Amino acid sequence: MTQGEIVAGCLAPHPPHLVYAENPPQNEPVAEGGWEQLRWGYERLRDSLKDVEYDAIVLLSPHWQTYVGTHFLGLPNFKSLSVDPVFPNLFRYHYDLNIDVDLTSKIHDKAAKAGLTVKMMENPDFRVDYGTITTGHMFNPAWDKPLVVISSNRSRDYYSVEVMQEMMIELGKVTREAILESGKKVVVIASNSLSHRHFTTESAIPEDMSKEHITSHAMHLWDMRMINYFRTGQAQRILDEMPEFTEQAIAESDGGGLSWLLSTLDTPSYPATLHGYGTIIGTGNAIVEWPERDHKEAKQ
Ligand code: 2X7
Ligand code: FE2
Repeated sequence: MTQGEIVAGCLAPHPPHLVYAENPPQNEPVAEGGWEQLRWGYERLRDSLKDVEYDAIVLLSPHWQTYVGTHFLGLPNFKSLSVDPVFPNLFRYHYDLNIDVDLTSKIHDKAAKAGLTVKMMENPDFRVDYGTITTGHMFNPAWDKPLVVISSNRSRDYYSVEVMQEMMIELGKVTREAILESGKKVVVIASNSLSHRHFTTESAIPEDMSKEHITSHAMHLWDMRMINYFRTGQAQRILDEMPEFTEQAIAESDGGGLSWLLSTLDTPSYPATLHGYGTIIGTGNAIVEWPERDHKEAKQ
């Protein structure tokens, strides 16, 4: 069997505002646009991958929160209505998504062998979280590729960022090994914002862009620091500074997605492409691609 490949790694955040502003038929609320900088960033990301062949998307969402180990969506299809608990006025999305159960099982089994606590989610009535749906939609609105969906083990809440990161680096390694052994071509995605301090009130018109800005200068500085590391190939520094970043910027990296992503890419030292940056209700969001397909010789 030919060796599998990670064709790209992406940071692809999931504020439901992005889907709301796009007005797809699956979402009930209707918007007058908004958050264009980020939506254009997603356009650039989709464009960058439009001629790249791949079989599946492997995605870790911080809004599927599991406290005993890491869980995986484990049935071929999930179909229901996903409602954002904080923004039900913006996000009521009718989803119908397909899972690559074969690749999921391979990652699950390898993680179990490595000593991680794991579980396949096989309840057909399980409601998929809005982080998975929003990133899934913005990355691939046609929903024509199967997904592997990985939960966010909240080890940071029980222990510390350091413990969380150690576990996510291990999960990233086994994810990479399982993909290479599977013979499949895959895109890996961490679905999280950077700085994550929200405004506590919503403006009368949620898409009124005159009200949108970062919550504080300190949050801006942290976001720019991380973006600089992304664009200059300094993944190891991101991992080294993860505890300070996660705590001081209240960053959504607390869910482990960013640490896991960098580990699946073997801690890349090549520059990533920043496709877009913008704020949503005060949080910082970057759309970033590591074009792993252009660097595979160095990795084997
Ligand atoms: O989940 C989110 C988020 N991460 C950032 C901003 C707004 C809403 O939802
Ligand atoms: Fe979020």
